[in-house]
Amino acid sequence: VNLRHALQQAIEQSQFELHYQPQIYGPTGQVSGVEALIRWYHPERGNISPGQFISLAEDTGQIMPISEWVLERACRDAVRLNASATMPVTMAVNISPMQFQRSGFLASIQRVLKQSGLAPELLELELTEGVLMESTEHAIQTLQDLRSLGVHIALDDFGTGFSSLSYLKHLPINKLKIDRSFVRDVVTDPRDAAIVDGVVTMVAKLGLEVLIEGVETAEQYEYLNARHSTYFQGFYFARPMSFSALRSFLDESP
Ligand code: G
Ligand code: G
Ligand code: MN
Ligand code: NA
Repeated sequence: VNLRHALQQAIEQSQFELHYQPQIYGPTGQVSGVEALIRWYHPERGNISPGQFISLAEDTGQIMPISEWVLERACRDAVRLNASATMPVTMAVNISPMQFQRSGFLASIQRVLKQSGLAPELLELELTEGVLMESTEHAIQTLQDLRSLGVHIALDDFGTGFSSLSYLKHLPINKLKIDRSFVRDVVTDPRDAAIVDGVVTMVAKLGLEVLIEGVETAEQYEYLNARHSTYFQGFYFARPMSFSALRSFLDESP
């Protein structure tokens, strides 16, 4: 199939949209931020999930214009959200490995921040372990430059890759997102509970923030919130939603 051609049309015809999933700070129950998630509505094929097209877009190089669009839209929406919010709302954006490694990445972040007027502290870039595994000089330098700008870095899907603890010690990371695979059975499986407890304790001692992903039930939330002062995200609180739905959600939040 010519997904490549379809992607080209999607770029030209603005078939992409961003949805936003709220992130909650456990101790206050307030929305502290949102994660931007790309959605593609194809006129004939309907919704095509990012899992189906992001890696292809990386192979063809089309990830570059797509991710530029994502960054611009996310930052502009973050400015609009924060203009009316009573509490600051951070904007988390997923960054693909290829996007991060490209030489113009830092410059594109600077440009998008300047054009949108978003405070750098309100932008959080989600990187996966794979990106940091290849801790080349260039990657480390880019992370340090991002930190100097004031932009925050979150390590996504923590615990699923070939986790190395050494980069927690060496790299300027602000937050760690514990993968949802540890949350699914956390209430009934003491091994999952042990992993979550251990990671949260260690990461807190390192002075980093923790977000627990994939909370789907009240039971999971109550169990985890009773034990840990962390951020949370998951279908229990809210599914990813359109910008206008997000505005209503924030209006009705504590
Ligand atoms: O939202 P959903 O569960 O369909 O996301 C599937 C995968 O696609 C996740 O791993 C998510 O991080 C990734 N993803 C969603 N939006 C973006 C995006 O804007 N850029 C990149 N690089 N990945 C994204
Ligand atoms: O890889 P990443 O963590 O960026 O993937 C984000 C994706 O995870 C989002 O697209 C979102 O749809 C999905 N997601 C968010 N919360 C939940 C949840 O509670 N359960 C499940 N199964 N998926 C979730
Ligand atoms: Mn993510
Ligand atoms: Na994740």
